[in-house]
Amino acid sequence: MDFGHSEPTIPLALKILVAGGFGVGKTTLVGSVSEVRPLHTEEVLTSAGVGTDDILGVESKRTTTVAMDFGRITINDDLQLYLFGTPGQERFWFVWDELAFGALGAVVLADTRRLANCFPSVDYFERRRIPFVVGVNRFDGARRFTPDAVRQALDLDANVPVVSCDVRDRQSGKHVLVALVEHVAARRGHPVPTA
Ligand SMILES: Nc1nc2c(ncn2[C@@H]2O[C@H](COP(=O)(O)OP(=O)(O)OP(=O)(O)O)[C@@H](O)[C@H]2O)c(=O)[nH]1
Ligand SMILES: [Mg+2]
Repeated sequence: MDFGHSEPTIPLALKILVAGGFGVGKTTLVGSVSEVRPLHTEEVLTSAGVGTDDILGVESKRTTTVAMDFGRITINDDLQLYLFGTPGQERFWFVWDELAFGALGAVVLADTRRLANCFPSVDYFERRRIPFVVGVNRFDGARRFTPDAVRQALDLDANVPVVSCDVRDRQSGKHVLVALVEHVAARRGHPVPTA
């Protein structure tokens, strides 16, 4: 039967992880790009975390993710991303393997004032051969480094994209995700239209 219009396409949905060290902006990124009300699992940082939680640089931070963030973004008619933000603190890393199951790619957020904090994330995805991009979140007062300087400091493969961003800004966050989709597609040898 012909209704005179083409069938709506069912978009491909990809699972993407948002990782990186404590307080680097993972929850902020998922919240700013998500078109559905994001699910957050925040708990208040209390004095119990003193000596354990490194809040250097994010002193105004009041809460931390204890399980995950969840959000969704439509890249185009053919492609949606389901975003899973990981908890940043080491004591919650046991949920990472659950979250990473079936993930097609990851964004590792980095703060140039505390670059070493994203080493465990980089290591995690390299070991599991999950493609990732590094998003350098521009914090006020942080020194600016070129993507190549960050790539060198993190000892990344030459083909890993390093993208500067401000995760509070939707377009900027989306730009990082598009870079990831293009990177995943290039690794698999077939282009995914991201326009
Ligand atoms: N100046 C500035 N502040 C930011 C930026 N991104 C996030 N913040 C702030 O930095 C803090 C970190 O935010 P979160 O998004 O909770 O970080 P997270 O990575 O989810 O933290 P955990 O889940 O605890 O590991 C919050 O206080 C944000 O308001 C940024 O790009 N610039
Ligand atoms: Mg968080």
